[in-house]
Amino acid sequence: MDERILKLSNQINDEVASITSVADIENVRVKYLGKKGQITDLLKLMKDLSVEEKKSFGQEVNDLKDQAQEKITSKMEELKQKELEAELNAMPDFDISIPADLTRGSYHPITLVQRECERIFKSMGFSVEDYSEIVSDYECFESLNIPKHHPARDMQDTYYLENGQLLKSQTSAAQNAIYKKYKDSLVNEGKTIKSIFPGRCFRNEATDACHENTFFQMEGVMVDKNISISNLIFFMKTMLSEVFQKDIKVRLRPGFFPFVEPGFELDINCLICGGEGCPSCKHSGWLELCPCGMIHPEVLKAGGIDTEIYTGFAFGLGLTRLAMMKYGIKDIRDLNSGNLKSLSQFTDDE
Ligand code: FA5
Repeated sequence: MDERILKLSNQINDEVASITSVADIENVRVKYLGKKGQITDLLKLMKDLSVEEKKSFGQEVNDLKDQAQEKITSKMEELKQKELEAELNAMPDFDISIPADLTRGSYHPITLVQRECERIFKSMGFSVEDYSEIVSDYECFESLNIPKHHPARDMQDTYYLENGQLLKSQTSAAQNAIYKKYKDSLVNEGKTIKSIFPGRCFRNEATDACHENTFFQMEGVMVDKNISISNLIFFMKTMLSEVFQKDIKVRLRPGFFPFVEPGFELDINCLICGGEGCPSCKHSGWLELCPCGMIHPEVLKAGGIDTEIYTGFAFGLGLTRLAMMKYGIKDIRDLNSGNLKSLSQFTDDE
């Protein structure tokens, strides 16, 4: 064998034997077998050889090329296998035969009740409005006939922000904006204002089984010519019988809110104790669920509505309490607890 070929063959053998990574073996392949590699360079020597020499030299170079190719390929396979094993060994143990956890998430009970109420009111022609959780003093109080320093503000221990805005303490805070949004279509197109606006409310409450500092209400308003308390009672009754799918005992008693006149408290017979009295209803057998009344003329005026022509009703449904009653949840605090074990047992068909 030609000296130079033998030397190169030994060099390749030594180098391949000492390689420990896939990246390095690729460099070796380029170094010897690439277009400008050392084996290819050997072929350039052929031009100075006789025809006879060319034949045997060419054959030896080709043999070297085949052997080098084979060595490098098998080393490459060996190193890839080693790297894969090292990678697998470094992974935490897991058992690929364990079935995947396919448990589906579920909606929060308040979301379920809210959607149900939205469905019911939409079917009766109400629009569903979204409103901010941070509102101005005007939206939450002044536009609702509750001027600064009015004692009615004491009923809602409100969280004020440093910039004078506040965390909405009642969904009534959206009333003024709704009247302004729809007053033109009321006057020009004769379209009744019929809207509901569910939302989160905040009050600095001492919490108990039926009071939370963060809870949901759903406000509803209807304004047109000749709207009366009969309309109010009809919609309240329809909503409750649809939500509970059974006859529910309710009572309407006078209630004071500066933004309605007359105002009512609509209480529901406690479904946790059947009216016997329990912590969920403060042992009264009744739960305050949905204050309501005929919208005070001052409130309509603030919304740009002519009170000589139009009247309306408003209600403020306690959505969180409705969820308690619908699902038999004894303590309102469970709803904000984040306890998935108890919250995920309620579901709908969606
Ligand atoms: C109001 O918030 C009035 N804005 C409701 C209203 C609207 C009256 C339109 C007239 C016309 P009140 O503070 O009572 O009213 O709250 C209404 C309902 O929200 C209550 O009946 C109750 O169901 C619920 N609620 C009030 N405070 C809490 C609380 N801390 N935790 C849970 N639910 C509450």
